[in-house]
Amino acid sequence: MPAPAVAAERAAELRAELERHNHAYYVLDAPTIPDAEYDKLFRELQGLEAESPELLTADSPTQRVGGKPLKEFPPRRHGVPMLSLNNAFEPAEVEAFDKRVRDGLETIAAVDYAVEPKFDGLAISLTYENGVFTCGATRGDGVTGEEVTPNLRTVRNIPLRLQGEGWPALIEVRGEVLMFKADFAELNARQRDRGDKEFANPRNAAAGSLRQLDSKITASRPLSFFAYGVGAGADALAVRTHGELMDKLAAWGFPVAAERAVVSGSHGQLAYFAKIGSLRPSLPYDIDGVVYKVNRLDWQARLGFVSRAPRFAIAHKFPAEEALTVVEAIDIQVGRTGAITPVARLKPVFVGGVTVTNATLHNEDEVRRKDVRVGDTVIVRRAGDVIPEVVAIVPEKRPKRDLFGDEPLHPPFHLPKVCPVCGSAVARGIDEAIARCTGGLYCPAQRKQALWHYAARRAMDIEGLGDKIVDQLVDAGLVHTPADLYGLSVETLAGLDRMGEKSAQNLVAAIDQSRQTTLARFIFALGIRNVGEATARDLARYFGNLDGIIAADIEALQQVPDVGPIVAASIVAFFSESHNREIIAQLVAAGLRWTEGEPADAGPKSLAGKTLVLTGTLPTLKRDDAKAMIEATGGKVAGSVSKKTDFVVAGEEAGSKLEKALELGVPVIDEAELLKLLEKGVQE
Ligand code: JCF
Repeated sequence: MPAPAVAAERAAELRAELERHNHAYYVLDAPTIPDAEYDKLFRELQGLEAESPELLTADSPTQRVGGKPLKEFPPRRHGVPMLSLNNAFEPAEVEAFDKRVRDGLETIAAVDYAVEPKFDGLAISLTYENGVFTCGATRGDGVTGEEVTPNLRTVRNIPLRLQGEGWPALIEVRGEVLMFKADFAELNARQRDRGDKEFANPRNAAAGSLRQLDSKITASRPLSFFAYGVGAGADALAVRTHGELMDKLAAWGFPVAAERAVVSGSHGQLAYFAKIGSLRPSLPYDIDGVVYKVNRLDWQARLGFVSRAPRFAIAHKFPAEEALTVVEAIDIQVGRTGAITPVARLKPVFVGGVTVTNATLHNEDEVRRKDVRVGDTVIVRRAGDVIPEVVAIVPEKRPKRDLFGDEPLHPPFHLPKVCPVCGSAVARGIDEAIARCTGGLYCPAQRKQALWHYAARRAMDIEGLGDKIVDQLVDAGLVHTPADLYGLSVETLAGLDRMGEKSAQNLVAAIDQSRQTTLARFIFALGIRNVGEATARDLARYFGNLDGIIAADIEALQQVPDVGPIVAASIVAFFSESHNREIIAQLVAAGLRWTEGEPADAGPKSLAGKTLVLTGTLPTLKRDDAKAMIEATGGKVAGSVSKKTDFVVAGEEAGSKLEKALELGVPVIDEAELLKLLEKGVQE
């Protein structure tokens, strides 16, 4: 055993070195030594502490793994109360805040604000005595929280000892504990594999992990911390502004928001809000808005507080992406290719900026896993413009059969064994998540959608044949297959709802006009599973005629660029159905003709072989339209920027893709330049 003094010195050295590496890894994201080296030093310290327990200190990195379970969390009174922030949702409310600030300060000049994303986690307070982390507590009611010190010690990016100098003998550092999106996904995958309950979102996962009486469990959960302020001890700091305070916290080893900034006036605030809003999906953690704080600390003091919230700060919140509502029914939707999708019909709820009444439940496994039932209260999520989703149910709110029993009112949901539309069997292939109606075009639901797809603008382009008309034609038994469309008379059509003589004539003319088409459009119009517009075009170009495609086997089809085994199998399956070949024959008999070879309507191949990336909002073109136009001239639209990208088309509020383009030297163009390229092509 080394002499006690030598051992103590070595232990102190190891503690300092390990925390330095820890900081480099977890705060700076810049590892300084290999993991194996770190483990070696860690084990050396563990060995010293085991031999001489008096060497074990509260700030030893060996204490990050958790300790003995607690019976309860002791209450902890904060040195300085933890405040809450008032909220703003509308720009006008932000402008009113800025005006109140200027009125309070009796200034007409623009005020500087320290701004940062508002973390969607749990507020906590960390107490450091003489630079050592001694106590950590939740916010609680703002005056008294729960002490969760052993749990917070396990959070890898919370410093156990402050770096640098200048810290007061006692300081409370305030911030937010959260879970990164990627860590959350990994944790949930782990929970699922073990058959444990999954968490609804990163915030719930962070809360559940922090409030564990057994800190060893907390240690196994990937929590992170960000600092945003100081409670007790703030007066002793030689800083003039909130920005300087944040710099100081960073210098002491605390993680702080990389996106923090100082802006001027309400214009600066709103521009920052828009910028963070567009960065939001690409940020590694969830946020629910941004925080604006008067930057000058003397001005903060002058403005003071109203009840429990500061007058000098406000949270500008995004519309909530999650809300609670009730499932009124679970319906079954039958897709064009027979896919059976359970859909939750919801009591209307405002979420993500719109009123939501339906949410997809995806498939049978998903419903089973979440155990969604009629009558359940559910968390609904709508982020950006993605389809609304049921995240989880609230089990406590499940309606019971009777007041005192536990029996749920509604049974678990089961997918029907037969199609609710046509009564055909519902089948689910091995390894397939999706169940399908086996009725094919016998099923009115599939038939309606097949017809609707056939008539679509990018397919046969039959104007006036909308879904309401198709529904009536199928329900009345007037149309079974696309070939039947060509036998419809003006009188028959004029007899339908919402159809006058004139629109019936127009529709007959449009149907007639569709007889002359291109091979690419016709293949797309057939609605073969997994064959979209681009694949249809590739097939037309490669084979040049329909007979060649019908005759091709799976190997031959895979010679077509971008056609893989799944697409090839779908094509073979489609044409091997005599029913489908029969319809094609009927269409030809009805006078359908297509130009073969290169699609005649493909336009100039101005962007052939070029890859473009779209980012931000273009002034006039919708994203889908820009994409379609690029693809129609032979270009490709990719989702991310790489060295292989030929152009990045940037609009308003372009985010990280634009930055990446500038970094890689990829040419950046605007909408006007894109339109020129589409017309003239790339001048090489
Ligand atoms: O989430 C944040 N970034 C954040 C939350 C920043 C702050 O300066 C806060 C906060 C919550 C309360 N300040 C207070 C007083």
